[in-house]
Amino acid sequence: MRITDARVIVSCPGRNFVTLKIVTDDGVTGVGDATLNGRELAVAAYLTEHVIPVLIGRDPARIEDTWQYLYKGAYWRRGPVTMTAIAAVDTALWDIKGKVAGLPVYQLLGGRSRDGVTVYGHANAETVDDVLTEVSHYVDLGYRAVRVQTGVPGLASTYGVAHDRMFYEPADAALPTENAWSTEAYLDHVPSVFARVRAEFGPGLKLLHDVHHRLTPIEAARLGKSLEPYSLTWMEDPVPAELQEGFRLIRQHTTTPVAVGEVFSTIWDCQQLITEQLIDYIRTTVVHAGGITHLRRIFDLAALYHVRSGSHGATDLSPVCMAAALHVDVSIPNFGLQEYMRHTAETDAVFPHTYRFADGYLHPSEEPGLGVDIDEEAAARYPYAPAQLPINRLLDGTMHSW
Ligand code: EZ4
Ligand code: CO
Repeated sequence: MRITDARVIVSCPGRNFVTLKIVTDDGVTGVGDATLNGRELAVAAYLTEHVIPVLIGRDPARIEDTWQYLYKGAYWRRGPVTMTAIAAVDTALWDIKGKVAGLPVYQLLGGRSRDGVTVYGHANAETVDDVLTEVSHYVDLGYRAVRVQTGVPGLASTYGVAHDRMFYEPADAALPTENAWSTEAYLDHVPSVFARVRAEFGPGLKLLHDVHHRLTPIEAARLGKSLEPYSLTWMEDPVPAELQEGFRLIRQHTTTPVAVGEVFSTIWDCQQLITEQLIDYIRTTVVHAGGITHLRRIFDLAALYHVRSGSHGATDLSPVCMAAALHVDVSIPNFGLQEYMRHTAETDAVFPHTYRFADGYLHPSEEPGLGVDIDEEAAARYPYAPAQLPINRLLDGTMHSW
């Protein structure tokens, strides 16, 4: 069996997605998500110019060898553009292998370790009163875990507060919009939000919060301590993680669990975080961390150190990524939680899939392969529209992390 063709499909059914479709001489095809939010065309060009030419003629069964070929063969290792491109190829090859075997991919990964994949949704609103309504909406839908974000009094806009609630989409303009940030206002406000949410919903509901790389380690330690009475499942991305040893300081001060990893590309980005047990959940994903092959390597390392998975699953991770993530989630021993933001009807129509939500769980497809495809005719009706993520400034105008 040989790879005879591979196509990069860029489409914007409500937001931009980049998808790789690999075709074989047997007529079997596979799909992989290659979407890197706000940098879509960089990955598309990487695939078209540098990857697809070396795929043609290769044996699609050689997944590990192809991964190593693209990783070591690039010479310029790692980085989000390269690793997203490798992820797309790897995901598509697992899809093909599943179809050839006549098995859903999770069976090739060792079979089920659980009955369903616990997911969390995003409750967000400007005010605490409104966010309570949003949380109850998720509870009514059956969710067992909810991420809670609100506006911060005194700040005109902030991360994670949607205009269109179920379809929160941060990449909102061709040129980056600007948010204002005050760490002092934020740290004063957040504990009062979780006091209200916990009092209203009681101890059973898993609550999460995304700090989105806004704090220093000692500030994150203060936040974690102040949230301890409300038993969060995790505090996400408390600080930018380039400095992995910085997390030691957070650890020394708080028992609020820490989740990190949505922007990581490889195991090397989290090696110290995992082996020093500085985090509780590793949030790397199929699409941004080198595909199913590399993600499993990260999760296997994490399992040795009591770290569980908590993969990123925002709207910019396409249904192809979500389908693949669920096969990993259901099979690994150290699964924690899976983020799940519903896609728009237009997106769902472009990516027909058979994973399904019920009672707070997502269930992977039982079809051979990943159980997801791209409808190329439908995709062609939604041309690429430039959209970038926002930036963030302190009140005095200083650039801050978004
Ligand atoms: O900002 O997916 O946990 N989820 C998040 C997301 C990210 C976007 C970036 O592309 O932080 O909303
Ligand atoms: Co996040």
